[in-house]
Amino acid sequence: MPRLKSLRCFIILLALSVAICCFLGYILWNDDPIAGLNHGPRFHMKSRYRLGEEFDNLNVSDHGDIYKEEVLFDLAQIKTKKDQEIHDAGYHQHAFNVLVSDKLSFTRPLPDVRNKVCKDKHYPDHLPNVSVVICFFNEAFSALIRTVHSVYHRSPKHLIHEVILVDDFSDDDELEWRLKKYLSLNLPGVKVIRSHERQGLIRARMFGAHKATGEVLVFLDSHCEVNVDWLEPMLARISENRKNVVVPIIDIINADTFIYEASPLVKGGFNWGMHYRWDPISASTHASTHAEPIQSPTMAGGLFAMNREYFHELGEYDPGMDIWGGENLEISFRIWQCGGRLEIIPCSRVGHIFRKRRPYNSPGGDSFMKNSLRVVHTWMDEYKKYFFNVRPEAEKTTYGNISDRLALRKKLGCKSFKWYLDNVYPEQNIPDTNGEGRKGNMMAQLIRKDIVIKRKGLLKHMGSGLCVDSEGDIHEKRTLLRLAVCNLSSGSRKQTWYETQDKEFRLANVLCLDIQSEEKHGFARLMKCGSFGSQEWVWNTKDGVSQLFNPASGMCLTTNTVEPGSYLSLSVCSNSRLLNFDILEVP
Ligand code: UD2
Ligand code: MN
Repeated sequence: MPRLKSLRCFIILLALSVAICCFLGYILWNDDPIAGLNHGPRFHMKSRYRLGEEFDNLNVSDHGDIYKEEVLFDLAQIKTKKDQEIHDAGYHQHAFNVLVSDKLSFTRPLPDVRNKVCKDKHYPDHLPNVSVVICFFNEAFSALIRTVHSVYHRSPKHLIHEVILVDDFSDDDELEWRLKKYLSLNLPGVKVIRSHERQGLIRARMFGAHKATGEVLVFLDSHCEVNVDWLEPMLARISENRKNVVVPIIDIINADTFIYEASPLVKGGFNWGMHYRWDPISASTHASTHAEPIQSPTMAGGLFAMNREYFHELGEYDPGMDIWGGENLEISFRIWQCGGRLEIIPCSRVGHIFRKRRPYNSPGGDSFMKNSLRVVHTWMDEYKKYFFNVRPEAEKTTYGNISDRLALRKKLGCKSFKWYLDNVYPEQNIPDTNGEGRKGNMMAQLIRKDIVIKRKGLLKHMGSGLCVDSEGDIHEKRTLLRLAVCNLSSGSRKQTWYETQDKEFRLANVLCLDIQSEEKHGFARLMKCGSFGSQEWVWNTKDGVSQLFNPASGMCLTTNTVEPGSYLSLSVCSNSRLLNFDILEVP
């Protein structure tokens, strides 16, 4: 009997020690990723693979190298039915290439696009700490997590007081549980708060700011990647004066390929339709080092840092604004008119996925119009007439009660809009007719002002020996493209393609080869150049044959038959001869 008892004791002890060993092993293995991420080792594979099946589709190994363009194009390629589903659902729900996003490391290296002066700069040791507030509504899991990792990965640990994710009542249940599970295992320090109903990004940010306790608030969109030393230069400027509100340069993460591209140094402006626009920096400022803060009349809105108490003193945001839009001009005017300064910090760089459309609904109607009306009536005095000239329908639109905001303006003793225009934005044009003045500039347009032609020639379809030709006039938008007998002799404009540095094919250097992938099984047409995704063609050359790959759709250019008159479309890239093209160069 006593022997049996001691055997039982032994078994219990054995089981206990096994359990303790397992537990210790788990703790040691699961080393705190936050600590590890700050300038330390990269977030490593084993803790990710431990996550189980649901994360298997994430290729989370960090190559240690910047993803080359070829690699990104390969990731964009649709190879299976599942790829196609992820691709299509991703564009539908998020308006960017989730197929690529899901395959990239959460801590992928980025090109350090700062200039030399910035790279050599040193910042004070003592800087204020920050609460990073990231609001999201139905964001793609991988893009959101990459945003958070990049913050931990590229910020000095002691400066990150907290990261607050504000879930603006997303209705994507899968996102919610994946996020919960991932954060609890990998980034347990991140705080997630959820609004009780959809607030829109403006009230969601206020909600986040109210929970924050760091010295400085940093707002980011939920699809960003911060770059090397992004934080220190902004904080250094705020510590010089708490009323400095600072913005990084917003670099471009290509929504189709995830290529990280440096943005030019530009300032924030606006047009009289209350659209934000990028303005060139005057030659005199430009001649300086490109490393000093540059005063900016407005901010784009998504990415900025501001002393937390000053954010509250200055009236946070207008809580009467809904879903999206206008808050960036409102806070910009308020900062300047009420005694602050708004600056771009060229040494701070943050990448942002710029999308062609907003992929979510706006309950309650056109929030941009309503919000803009609140801005013009609160801040623009007699200059609001220019807005109504441009948007006459605004006269009939209701915008709620703004008496609290007018009271705030009075309480803070803010200056007039005329003062703002004279002193902060003298280059703004004041229309004397009903004209809108200069149109808004898309960031992309500023970048792509030079068209560099790489090659000129006929685009030959190798499977048929025919050439790509326009069915109708080369100046006519939406003209279909089709195969025709190659016209080598006369240098026909209908067959002469100009291949540009930006990977477009321009027929006769006028319109671009374009396939709208939303139109299922759509045909190739001529469209106005500058649409990016649907006009980007990358040569895929293997075993002596070359194909034209379109990263946005993940597919290759093809033709249905080898007969003259056959239209061109997209198909999954394969070894089929129907997909082989080449350029026959002509002088
Ligand atoms: C730009 C700003 C954006 C905001 C907007 C004007 C940049 C890079 N982005 O538009 O931050 O200032 O102009 O309002 O400057 N979101 C919510 N709830 C919603 C809708 C959106 O939380 O109801 C989130 C969304 O997930 C994202 C952020 O708000 O993280 C900004 O939305 P966006 O990315 O659609 O705006 P964007 O970049 O077109
Ligand atoms: Mn955004």
